Formats: sequence, structure tokens, C-alpha cells
Amino acid sequence: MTPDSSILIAGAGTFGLSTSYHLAKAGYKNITVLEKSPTIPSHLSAGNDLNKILRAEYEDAFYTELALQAMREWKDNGLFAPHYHETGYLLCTSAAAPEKSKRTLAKSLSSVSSHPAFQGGEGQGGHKIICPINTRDDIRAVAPALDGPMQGWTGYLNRFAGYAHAADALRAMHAACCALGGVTFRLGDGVTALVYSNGDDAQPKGVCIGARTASGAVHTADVVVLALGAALGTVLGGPHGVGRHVAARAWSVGHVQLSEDEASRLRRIPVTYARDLGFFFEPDARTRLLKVCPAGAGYTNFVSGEEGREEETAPVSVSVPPEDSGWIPARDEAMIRRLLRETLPALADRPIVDKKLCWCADTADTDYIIDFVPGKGRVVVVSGDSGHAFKMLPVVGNWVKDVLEKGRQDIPRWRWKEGQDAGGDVSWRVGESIDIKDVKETVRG
Ligand code: FSA
Repeated sequence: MTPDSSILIAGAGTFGLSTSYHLAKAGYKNITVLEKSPTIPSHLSAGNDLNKILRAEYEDAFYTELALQAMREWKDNGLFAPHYHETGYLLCTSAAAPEKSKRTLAKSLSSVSSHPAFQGGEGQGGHKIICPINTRDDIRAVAPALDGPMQGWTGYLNRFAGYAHAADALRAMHAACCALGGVTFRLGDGVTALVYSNGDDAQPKGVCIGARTASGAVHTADVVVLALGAALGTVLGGPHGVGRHVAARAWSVGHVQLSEDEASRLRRIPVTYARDLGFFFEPDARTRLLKVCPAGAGYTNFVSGEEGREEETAPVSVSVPPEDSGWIPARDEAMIRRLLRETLPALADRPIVDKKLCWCADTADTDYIIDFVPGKGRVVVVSGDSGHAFKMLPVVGNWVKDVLEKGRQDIPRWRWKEGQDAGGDVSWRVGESIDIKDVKETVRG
């Protein structure tokens, strides 16, 4: 890699923007980002959301340390700090939660209760950063605005956590790329296929030399970075592609429109997540929308490999986002109401608005993938967010830059893997994942 190397980035979502930002910051001057959406944030990006949870505790110490790097940026870097709201994170299980949810939560708590980054009276107002929740009164003490029964909820509050205004953070990162220079954004014409050498040019036959977009345009480059999120399978979906290891998987999102009064009563509530019911955020200051998401194991949309673009031999089933994601399963709306009845009962029967499915790229082990694709030359995939990557927006692009510069991935867990099906028994999820074709009743609006 030299500062003049031509770098093509497919996708301007969380991973694509972070990658272009870190490359531009490092002095690369010839970066082109191809994005299907005519606007940034892209309507196709999972990160294009009112808010996303920011927290550093993980069951797995590897991710805790990385998330702490990211949290430092969210707190201290002027690019990200305006979009970070340190409201705290109340992570619980309800009385009805399965043992599995209680186990995962206990592991999460033990990962932070002795971790130096979570000690001391940092958090808000000199309180302890981690505060165990064993009784209803413990919840009242930390979040008095939550006035539902919440009987039997246990867990903890983490004060070194909260949420990002996700869409605003993506906007800021896009603006930062434009200000740095060296990055050209081509919007409204997404990548549909990779382009390979036929052996006539300087490259050996079969090596990737660029990408084709929906309009038919061919963009050649020294290296292609696929940052397509859940849509990875649309470009790399054939027999030599992602197969079932990376599956597009979606979770429902809904909102309740609050009045000014209602919103101000809920100002500064922590992000509240009952592992078995779902989670919600402080109402948005601008729109007064309260975002609320039901718990679940998610929804796939498997299509036959013929609908993927790299069909060569036998069709391979691959999960990709459908055209229409402006709906949610009716059972998820019921779950949203159940969560509200437990926590904020006055809102439980209100209209749920701006309903949508949010599509993630799920892997078998929930590890990210940042690696060259075997046998294709200079194609790097950055994917596998598995629903826990937005918090890494400030730092993930640096990890992609490392891989590009070294020419390999040294972190085994982020290597390209094949074999296992995505989304098996993920510790923090409840229920079973089903395909959207098997969803019986849906609701819109
Ligand atoms: O920081 C986070 O872990 C966000 S999790 C949000 C969520 O909806 C999960 O609850 C779900 O299981 C899936 O992983 C998608 O993301």
C-alpha cells in the first residue's frame, strides 16, 4: 500500500465510513466509496438509527478491551463526543427470564465488577460506576422515572455507558472524511459484483481487479473493501462466497411518539435492557421519539444462490435483506408492549410508529470478519457485526487499515472462516431465529 494506492470501498455504513475515515486520516489519497443509497446515512445501513447502545462490558474480555478503546473516543474525541449520551445502561433479566439469560448477565457483570476501567466514582455525580440491582427499590434509586412493576428484575446499572445518536454520528464521520480529503463518495449506484482479471492485464486470471455497480459502471482498484453489512451475500453469495457463515439477520425496531412533557419526564433514563423482553432508550431530544426494540433471536431471509451474484455451480442458500423492511412481525409488537407494560405502563397501548427491521451481518461465533477473501486476491471483507459493532464506529476502520497494510489478518478470530451456520446459540439472545417467509402476521406503520 502507498498513499496513491486506489482503494474501493463498497458500502458507506458504519464499517465503510470508519474505514474511509481511518485511511484518509493516515494519508491515503485515492479512496472511492460506492454506496447504493443516494444519501448518507444510507437507508440500508443498520447504523442509520435514532440511537445505538454504547457499553464496554462483554462476556468476552477480548471485546471488552476493544470496546473500552472505542468508549474513550466516544467520550474524549470531539468528533464523536457530541453524539454520545452517558445515561448509563441498566441491564437486567425479568422474573420470567430463562436461566440462559441470567447466566449470560452474571458473566457480563463479573467481567466488569473487578475491571479497573469500571472502578471508582467516575460515572455520573461521583456514584459507583457499576451498581448491582437486586430489588425493585434498587431500580427506583437509579431510574425513578421507570414506574412500571418490574417485579423480579435483577441485574446491574453501568454508569460508564449509554447510547450514541447513531445517524448523527454517521453524518459526522462522513463530514470528517470530506474534510480530510482523499475520499470520493459515489452515491446512488451500489456494488453488485466483483470484477476479476481474465489474465490479459497485469494480474493473474481470477484475481479481483475492481467492482461493478448497478448502472453497469466498472471501477478498477488496487484493493476492494467490502463493507456491505447485511447485504454482503448479494455480492459474495455464491458457492465460493459467504455461504451460511455470514447471514443477514434482522431485529425489530419501533418508536413511541412522546409529547414534550412526557419526553422531559423521561430525560436521562438509562438505556434499559431486559435480556428476555427487549430494550429502550432516552427519548430523542429533537423528535421526542422513544426507540424500543423487542428481544428475540432475529429473522433471516434465505434466498437461493441464484439470486446471489456469484453463481458458478450449484446454488447456495444465502440470507440477504429483502427490498422491503418497513414492517415488523406482530409478535414483536406484542413483545414491545409487554416490555412497556413492565417499565413505562402509560405508554404500553400507544401507537408504535416508524416500525422497521434492522438488518445485521451475523456470524456463527458472533466474531467480526476483517480479512482477505481466500482465492480472490485483493478483496477484504469487513463484516460480521453480529449486532454488536456500532459502538466500534470510532475505531473499527483502523483495524481494517492494519489488515490492508500488513496484507493479512493476524487476529485468528477475525479471519475468514467457513463451515458453521451463523446465529446458533448466541448467549445473549432468547428464542429461535426464523425466516421472514415463516412469519405469519406482520404490522406496518
Ligand atoms: O451493544 C449491544 O450489544 C447491542 S445489542 C442489540 C441487539 O438488538 C441484540 O439485542 C440482538 O441480540 C442482536 O445481537 C442485534 O443487536
